[in-house]
Amino acid sequence: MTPHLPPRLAQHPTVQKVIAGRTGRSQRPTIIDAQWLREVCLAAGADDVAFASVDNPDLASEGVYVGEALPGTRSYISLVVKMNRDNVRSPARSVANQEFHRTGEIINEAAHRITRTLQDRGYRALNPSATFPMEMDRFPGRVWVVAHKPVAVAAGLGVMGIHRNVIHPRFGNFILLATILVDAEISSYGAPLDYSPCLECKLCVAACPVGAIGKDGEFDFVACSVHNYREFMGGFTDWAQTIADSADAQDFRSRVSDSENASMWQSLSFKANYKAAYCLAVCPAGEEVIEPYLDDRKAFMDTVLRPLQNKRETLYVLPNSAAKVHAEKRFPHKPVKVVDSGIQNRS
Ligand code: B12
Ligand code: SF4
Repeated sequence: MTPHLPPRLAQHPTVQKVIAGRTGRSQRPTIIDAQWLREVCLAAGADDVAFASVDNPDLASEGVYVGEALPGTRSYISLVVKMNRDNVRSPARSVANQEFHRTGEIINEAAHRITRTLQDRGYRALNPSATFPMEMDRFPGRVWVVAHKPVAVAAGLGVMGIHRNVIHPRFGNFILLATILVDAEISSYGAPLDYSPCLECKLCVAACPVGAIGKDGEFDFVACSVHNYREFMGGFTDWAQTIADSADAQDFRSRVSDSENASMWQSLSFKANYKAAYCLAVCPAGEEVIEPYLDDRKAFMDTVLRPLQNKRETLYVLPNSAAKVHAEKRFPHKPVKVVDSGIQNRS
């Protein structure tokens, strides 16, 4: 049905062409078929996918943010892409970081293709970044547009383990997540799993060099971000502050090592380096992951946990923090460096 249009608009060539051969938006089914959409997502490169409604009460806290990003959002499309496990487990940081960044590109590409398909069918759809970039004008507040973990959990793609990462029942925690927002309902939504794939083995607790993961699941995100995100956001600001506070080049070089400066340069040039992610690396959960752990738990510890625990590397902690106490006590062979969070008004 063509709405009544002012003559100038009605006679415009674009308008006449569109009215003559109406496709796209006017042809779109009101409700997206879940099976069709699943096939589109898998063909675009996702390893698993599930859907959730914006009306899902478990996702109430996301509503205001996704409503700002895409007014009229009705559904979430939750995507999973697998990571190559032994890359994530490697003590060589360049290998693990390459895996995080490459998987981030793959999942963003998949989300971009799916969003294009939806757009071409006449839907409004948006793919927020899977990881970085985020909304740094809100830093140090909530910088992410949508929280992928609760969406994945509500859609039934996995459950958060003790380390607060989502564990997929088959792929384990060796996954990255992304979420697409769309302005239509989907014919079938997922439901949370009826069990947690987490084995409560606590290897993640033993692996984290700054004690960020508590045995009963509490998570010290400041400890994690001060060390793991040493070359992101607040960690970068602290590095810049150190330059500003240094009397001269010699003083600066006495405060920051050559390797730290080169690492910061590398982060600025080739995407920021995570310092750890050891909680993910050691997790044996998931049907595709668990067998070596079941076969020989000691061998699993020797080949996966110990190399990370034994690695000589600087640990970054705040002054007088639980992370400092933990790092000095549990990892005496790892030098501990006290730094500032780089965030003003921490209280
Ligand atoms: C913020 C964030 C972080 C923060 C906080 C982590 C956290 N648990 O919330 C920090 C910097 C510590 C972090 C670290 C890592 N992250 Co991260 N991170 C995110 C981000 C942007 C949002 C997370 C989120 O939903 N938080 C809210 C709720 C759902 O999380 P929560 O665990 O229930 O609650 C905690 C937070 O709210 C935190 N908190 C409370 N107030 C505030 C305020 C601020 C400013 C912050 C930062 C946190 C915070 O404390 C709560 C209690 O633990 C997502 C990307 C996205 N857009 O979703 C990736 C994401 C969760 N991260 C991911 C990964 C892989 C990592 C790292 C392994 C990075 C790495 N490569 O080294 C580590 C793992 C640390 C860990 N054990 O959780 C993946 C997880 C994949 C999976 N299998 O689940 C995600 C989904 C990115 C992706 N696209 O796949 N991350
Ligand atoms: S390492 Fe063990 S305790 Fe930690 S999340 Fe994985 S299965 Fe759960």
